Amino acid sequence: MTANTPHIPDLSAFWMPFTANRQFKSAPRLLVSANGMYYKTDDGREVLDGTSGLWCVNAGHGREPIVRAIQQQAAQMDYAPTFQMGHPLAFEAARKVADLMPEGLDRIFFANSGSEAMDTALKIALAYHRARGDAQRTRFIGRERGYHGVGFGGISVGGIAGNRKTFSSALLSGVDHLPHTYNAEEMAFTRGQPLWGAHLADELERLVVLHDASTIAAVVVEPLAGSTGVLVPPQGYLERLRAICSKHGILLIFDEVITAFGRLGAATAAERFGVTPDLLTMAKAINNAAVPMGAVAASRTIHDTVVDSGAAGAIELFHGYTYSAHPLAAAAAIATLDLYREEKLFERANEMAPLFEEAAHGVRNAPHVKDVRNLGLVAGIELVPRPDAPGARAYEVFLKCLEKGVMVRYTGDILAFSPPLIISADEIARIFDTVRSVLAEVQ
Ligand code: PXG
Repeated sequence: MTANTPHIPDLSAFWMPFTANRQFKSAPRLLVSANGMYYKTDDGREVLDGTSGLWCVNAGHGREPIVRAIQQQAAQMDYAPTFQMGHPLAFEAARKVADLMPEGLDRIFFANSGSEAMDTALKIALAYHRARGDAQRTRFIGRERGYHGVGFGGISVGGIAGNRKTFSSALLSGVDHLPHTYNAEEMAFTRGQPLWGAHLADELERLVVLHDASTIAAVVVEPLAGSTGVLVPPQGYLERLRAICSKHGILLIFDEVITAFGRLGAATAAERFGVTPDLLTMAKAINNAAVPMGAVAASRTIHDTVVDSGAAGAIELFHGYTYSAHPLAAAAAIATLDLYREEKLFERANEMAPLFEEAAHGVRNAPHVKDVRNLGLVAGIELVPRPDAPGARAYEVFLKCLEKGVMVRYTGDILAFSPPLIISADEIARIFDTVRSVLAEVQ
């Protein structure tokens, strides 16, 4: 078989996640290898990765130190439990993650995905209040257009109708939502953080009046909402949320599954915005997505309160996964975090951000463009939907970009860009030149 005669496997058995299965299987798109900024398709074409896979391969693909670390660990010890046992890499990985977190958030609980990290954070919040003798604090406040994965906890605090309606009877009770922060009239074509919108945080005060602070365990937000279309937080908004939470003894949880590890030009969005949550969830780029891994960073106060409240010899938190701190994931995390530091990739993201911003906003006058927004190495381009078929235009742009060798993401009619932090100036130009030319072609 040559590189140009793809072998298409039987596609029927794999029920694909978040995919139009019938549509995909009638015209499959298969990736077979990856290196640096590029994927290769089954028919041998190179595709520039404009999305770091699904916002996760921040150091680029196939990085040698990460590959080597996983290979060595697989040969040395494939698996070891972390329930009442341990292995050194679990502790080393936790230390390295803790060193990148905002000051004070240095106790790390490992999961295997962002969804699990969110479930873990919600449980820690409940356990913390209970350990303090404040067990009636059980309510969670999420936000419209929030995405926190697909566990029952995550879809309950999340704010995406499509993720909730089928499961509405099984959502967590006692959850309320803040309004999302996007307002096209006030914000369209803003570069970086919008000036308008800090007051939307005051909606939390309203919810506190409605429910009473004594019933509320935590507020959960993405500092920058990624998958619902790149919603950049208004200046002052996160600061205000933090102040209101602190005033009422409510925990603030940042879901940094997308924003942690350099996406916004700093180790975390918390660092970038100068706002420190009490719990911070992460996944994806924690180990360059080379092995599934998620985690929660907890403040030392939360950790100590829960752990010190347990009876001597008793398990303090009834929670954990068979694969918490899996040796391969931990090895990959250690190698990845070293690589980020050695190559100064977070600083690099910051340095490339102005160029990225300029290129993204260069698409402003292309047909169908309703808004362009950006921060760090994230950008969203919102298109005017076709009146009869929402989402169809963005899907077509996605397909045509892929044909031209550039992978973008889309959600509804919003195109999202989140390339690996190693991207070059030429590659940035290529992504947005391709989008511009495709927008000129589509109806
Ligand atoms: N929180 C946030 C903020 C996320 O973005 C999750 C939690 C869940 O993570 P897991 O690992 O359970 O999938 C996510 C995941 C997209 C896209 O294209 C975004 C995600 C996943 C897949 C696609 O926007 N985010």
